[in-house]
Amino acid sequence: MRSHAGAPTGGAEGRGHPAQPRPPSPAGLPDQDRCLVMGVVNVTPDSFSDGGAWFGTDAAISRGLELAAQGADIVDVGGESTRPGAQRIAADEELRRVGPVIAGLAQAGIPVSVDTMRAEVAEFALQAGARLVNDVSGGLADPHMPRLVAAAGVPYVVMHWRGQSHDMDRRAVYADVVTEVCRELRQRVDAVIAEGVDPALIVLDPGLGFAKLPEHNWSLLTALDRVSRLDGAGPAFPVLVGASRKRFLGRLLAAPDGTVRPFSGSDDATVAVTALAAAGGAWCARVHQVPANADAVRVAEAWRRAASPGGQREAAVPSSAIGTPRTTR
Ligand code: PMM
Repeated sequence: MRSHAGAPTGGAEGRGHPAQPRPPSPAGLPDQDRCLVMGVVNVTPDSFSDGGAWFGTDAAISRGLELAAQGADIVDVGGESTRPGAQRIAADEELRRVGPVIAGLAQAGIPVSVDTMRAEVAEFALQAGARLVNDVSGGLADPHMPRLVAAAGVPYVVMHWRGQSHDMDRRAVYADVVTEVCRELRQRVDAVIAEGVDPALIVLDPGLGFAKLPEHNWSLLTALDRVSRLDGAGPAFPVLVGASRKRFLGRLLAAPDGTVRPFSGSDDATVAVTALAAAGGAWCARVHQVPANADAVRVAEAWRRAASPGGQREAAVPSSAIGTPRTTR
């Protein structure tokens, strides 16, 4: 079996291999022999977890540079909050927020993704140097987005999404969340491919917290291999996981009196999810705090190697070898 990008992704089945091989990065993005780390810069006053912290061009660029120095492989820049209940902002305002930050980080040589649902913003961001379009709506919010991405020939994150943030919570109704998310993601993948997007440039995302209750997020996290193959036997897509600082972690860690742990208090739990997701084959973890997550993906890779056939020998490879670029992309 071969991946969309032409690299072998199969062959382990039937040999008692506990983990599926991870698909390589789409062309144009860093490719490592481990799960990647995407550091988040929300240039917003009201984001889900870090709203206001980096709201200003200089602060946002400094934060992006810091995340890259700490080990982020990609820096994700967003100008519109998608926290539950959030109202949309005007495209002009979104452009004003992200444009100079993306330009500044791209000029510094950092692989940048733009977190936007708008084709107009994505186009501007790509001109400013972004290499990846991260569309939490998977092309549903703006019908022009798939064609824009197809024409630009850049990697595209297609996330599972059921509607805008202001009322997404009421859409968190599933009989079988993994089956339904895979089915709905497949519909989006088919739709964007029909608009000309190269399948080799698609990254999937189960959309943790977007029209999902905590139990839905946990089920999806334990089924990343099914998400990667859209519940079929076809080729595997790279999977991006965005669990960082989300409500389901704060609820898991609630105090005995039921008080939900604040966002910043769930960073250690985020690291645990990153390690488990990376061991489960995730291609990339989107996180707000990089250093411990950068360690976690290396731990997970050592774990995967030790669990692979011949892994006892491979695990003896010094840990410094984990994180070596597979190719220059
Ligand atoms: N979550 C948020 C924003 N963008 N992008 C992807 N691909 N996946 C996610 O899970 C995701 C995202 C919301 O989180 P934040 O506002 O705290 O950054």
